[in-house]
Amino acid sequence: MTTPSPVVSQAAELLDTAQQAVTPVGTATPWPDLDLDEAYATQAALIARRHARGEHGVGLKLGFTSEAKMRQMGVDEVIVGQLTDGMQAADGGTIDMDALIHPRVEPEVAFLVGADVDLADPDVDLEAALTGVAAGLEIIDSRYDGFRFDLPRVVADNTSAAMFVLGPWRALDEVDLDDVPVTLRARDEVVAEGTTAAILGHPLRTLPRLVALGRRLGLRLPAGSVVLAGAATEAVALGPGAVSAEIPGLGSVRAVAV
Ligand code: OOG
Repeated sequence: MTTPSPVVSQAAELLDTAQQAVTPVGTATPWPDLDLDEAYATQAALIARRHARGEHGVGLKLGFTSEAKMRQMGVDEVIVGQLTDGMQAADGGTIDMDALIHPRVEPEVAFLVGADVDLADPDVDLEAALTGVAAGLEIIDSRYDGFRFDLPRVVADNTSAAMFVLGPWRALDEVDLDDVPVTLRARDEVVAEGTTAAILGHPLRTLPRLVALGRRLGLRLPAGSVVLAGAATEAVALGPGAVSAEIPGLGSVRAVAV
């Protein structure tokens, strides 16, 4: 790995500190024109800092794979972020609101990668490597004031990744993911509704996008990795209490924000 440039190291440090101190970075960040390559380098440096603190990579997440999300955030390009074990909460477990700035929750489809995959390999067949699928919840928490960012800034901030929760894995070939309703509930009220078709028409259509991004960035997915395919609905502010996502035929997943 090459040494990050000063602007990249500085951006990574600022965003990492914002997350740890639960204090957002103001809108006037000290890097006015970070380009997308520098933004992904910042994300890598940010993740390297988390790994240095003992966290381990457990997979990748996609962002802006649905119209609803692109419209909500004014961004129109699929992006990738990185997941660590420190971000995962158990199904039915708790989400600590005190560790989050202004969390939002999204219902997701998650894939389990059953074999080592090098996304930079020109012959890669990511779909063939998938063994499982589950309903997921992603908690996003922009480290920017007011959730305001442009594409490079959200990429640098590891695509707002904060926490995620996975429901039970199902065999991929046993589940129909074609236009299945997705329901997000908070404190037993429906707060968002969508369909798996909102995710680029079908959640599996995210895979070529992930491969293209992974090739460009030299990313790998070791066996056992998780891929979050992106939100099927707009993100909803997370408040204290139970939150769950349900996808009939696939399953459900639940957590309690405290
Ligand atoms: C960026 C994260 C977007 C998704 O599923 O589209 C995302 C954000 O909205 O802050 O995770």
